[in-house]
Parts: sequence; C-alpha cells; structure tokens
Amino acid sequence: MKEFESKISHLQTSYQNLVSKTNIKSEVSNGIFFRYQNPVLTARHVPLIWRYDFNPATNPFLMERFGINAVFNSGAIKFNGRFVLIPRVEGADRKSFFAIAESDNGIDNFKFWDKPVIIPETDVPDTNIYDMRLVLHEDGWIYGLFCTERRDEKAPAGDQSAAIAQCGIVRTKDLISWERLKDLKTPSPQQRNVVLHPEFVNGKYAFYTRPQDGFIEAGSGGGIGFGYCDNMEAAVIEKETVIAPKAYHTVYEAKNGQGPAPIKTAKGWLHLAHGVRNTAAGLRYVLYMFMTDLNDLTKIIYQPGGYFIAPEGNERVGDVSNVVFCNGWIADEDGTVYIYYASSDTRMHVATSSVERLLDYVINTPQDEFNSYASSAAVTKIAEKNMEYLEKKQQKLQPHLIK
Ligand code: M1P
Repeated sequence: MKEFESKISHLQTSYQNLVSKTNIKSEVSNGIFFRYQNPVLTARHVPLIWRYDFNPATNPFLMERFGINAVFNSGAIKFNGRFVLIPRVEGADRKSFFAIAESDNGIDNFKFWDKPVIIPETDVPDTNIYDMRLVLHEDGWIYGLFCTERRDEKAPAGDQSAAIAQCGIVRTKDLISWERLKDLKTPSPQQRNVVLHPEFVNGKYAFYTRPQDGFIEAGSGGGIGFGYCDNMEAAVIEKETVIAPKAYHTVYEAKNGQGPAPIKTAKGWLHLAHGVRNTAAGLRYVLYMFMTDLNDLTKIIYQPGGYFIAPEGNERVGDVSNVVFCNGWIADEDGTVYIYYASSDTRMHVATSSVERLLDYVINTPQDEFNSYASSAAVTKIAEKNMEYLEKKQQKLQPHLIK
C-alpha cells in the first residue's frame, strides 16, 4: 500500500513539473516568427486520471489503463480571456477525440479540463474524428468543423484501410455543450481541412474546402476550394471554386489545405495553409502563407514563395515524420499572433509573431516565380540592394575613405 501511494505521488510530481514548466522563447529567429523551447502539449500532458485507475483494489499494479499516443493538430480560440486549445488526442487504440486545454498566457501552463469533449454523433456514427477548426462566427455561434472518417463500405472486406473523409460540424456558445449539425455536403467525394470563414459573405456562410478524390490522394480535386452555403443546420455547398491550386515544383505540389480561419487585417485576409510534396523519404508537410483581397475572398493578392514554417530539429521526428500542420492560431488584441502548430503528428508547439510582422512577410517576401533562374535573380536583387545600402552607409561613417 505504501509503495502504491509512493508511485502515485511520483507520477503526480512529475506530471505537475511538466504542466507547470515555463516556456522560453528562442533567441534565434528569422524575424518572421519565434519558436519556443518546449512543446505546449504532448501525450504526457493528458491528465493522469484519464490514463490510470488510482484505486489499488482494481489496479494493484498501478497500470496505465488507457494509453495516449499523441496530442496534435489543435484548433484554437481566445475565450473568456484565456487561450483555449482543442487538440486531436489520439489514444493508443488509434482513435482520436477532442479535449480542451487552456492557459493564461498562450505560451505555457496549458492544462486540460477535467474530461474530454464528447461530440454527439449523426445517424451515421463516426469511426474517427480529428483536426477541428474553431471559429467564432458573426452569427454568434462558435463552430467546430472537423474531419469525420468512416470506413468505405464499398471497399472489399480484404481492404480495411479504405476510408471516406467528410466535414463534421458542431456548434457551441460555451465550449461545454456541443450541438452536432449535419455533415457538410459538397460536390467532392471526400473532404478534409474544411474551414468556416468568420464573416457572412453576401449574406451567406462561406467555407474553405479541400476537394479530394481519395482518402490520401487529393488527386484531381487538389487545391484549397471556396464555396457558399445558406444554412449551417443542413450545410450544402453546390459549387466549389479552387482558389489556391497545387503547383508543379512547389512546397504544395502534391496537395495543400487551409489551416485555421484567416485573420482580417486592414490590408487583406491573412491565411495560413499546409503544403505537401512527395520525397524519397515520404510526404513532407510545411506551412505557407498567402493573403486574399478584403472584397474578393477568392483573389490571392500576395503569396510569399516557399514555406513559412518547416519541421526543424526534434519536430522532424514522430509518428508521421517530417510534418508540420496548423489548424489553430489566435490574433490577440495587442497584435500578437499565437501560431499553434503540431509536429510530425505527435505534439503541439507555439510560435509567436504579430500582425505587423506577418503583413510585412506576406507583402515583401519575393513570390515564387516557379523556376531556378527567377529565384537566383530574386536573391541577386536583394544582394545588390544590400551592397548599395552598405556602401552608402560606409561612406557616411567614414567620408575620408571616399576616393
Ligand atoms: O499526416 C499528416 C496529416 O495528414 C492529413 O492531412 P491532409 O489531409 O492535408 O493530407 C490529416 O490526417 C492530418 O491530420 C495529418 O496531420
């Protein structure tokens, strides 16, 4: 009994140390965003009372009764002054579910609420649910759009991995009671990475979609799509228009997907998306940004070339290595932007930037001209500008050296 109690106390102490650890901003930055030393959520942050049975009569070996494999791909929202994350918590049984964790400062001390979120089912039960995008819509509801996955009933019995992905929808006012609405209907056979735009557009709800042919392959449907619907209670998008297509020899050549809902700025809507390309080592997921017109959401007005965040260091390794993915960011009142990204389908991180920095990045980074000649010309232009500037500076500081 004494040993049992001491094991519990050991578990609790190391858990407390983990969840109350201070996170430190990295001093190394490209000027666009800042990484932090520790992940904000991992499988080990999941409450001990969800994983262990603390009763020695029913669990004499103090075994973990429900294993957690990973915590990743989190929706995010500022709610009642607190930073709230709703990650994909994946059990050792490979099923994902949602749970809420919150923090005062958005950087560390994220703590899970007492119990996971129970998402009500539709008439066709979900097998797996994941990757929620939380959006406070101007209609007053907080919507959660997520991927619901079910076995493809048309697949032969020997194929137990064929699945159909669709967009599930819930809404809430308090993050406690969740109302399940009908799954979104679109012209595409499969959907993932569907995001609700926070404002009405021409009196309609507007969605970013990702039409796809198969479960993994985006196929002919690749690209970030855009469509309207009249009614969230039975949401149907009749027509999807691809606004951000895949492109040859880019970081989004295999597929892409909208990240969180875009952030409105005076100059346009800031978007964060993931781009995927294939390599000999498998798929590589990076994050990239673009900006759409305030009056025409289908028009991309700026898009920096290349990636915004790519997996780095320990982020490169995990269940699905070489992946960064983001479905949640928070633009705070002071202009700070908290970017909650997951690495390698395993853990959650935060990076910080600001609306001002992101606008500068999106507007002033050379765009992709889709060939090496143009890339080397872009670098040359920057180098020449610097040489001219540095020479003038030198002349000002040491005019006697002028020939
Ligand atoms: O494994 C990487 C990601 O793969 C999927 O994203 P996408 O549909 O864009 O390929 C999702 O399963 C996502 O959760 C996962 O992180």
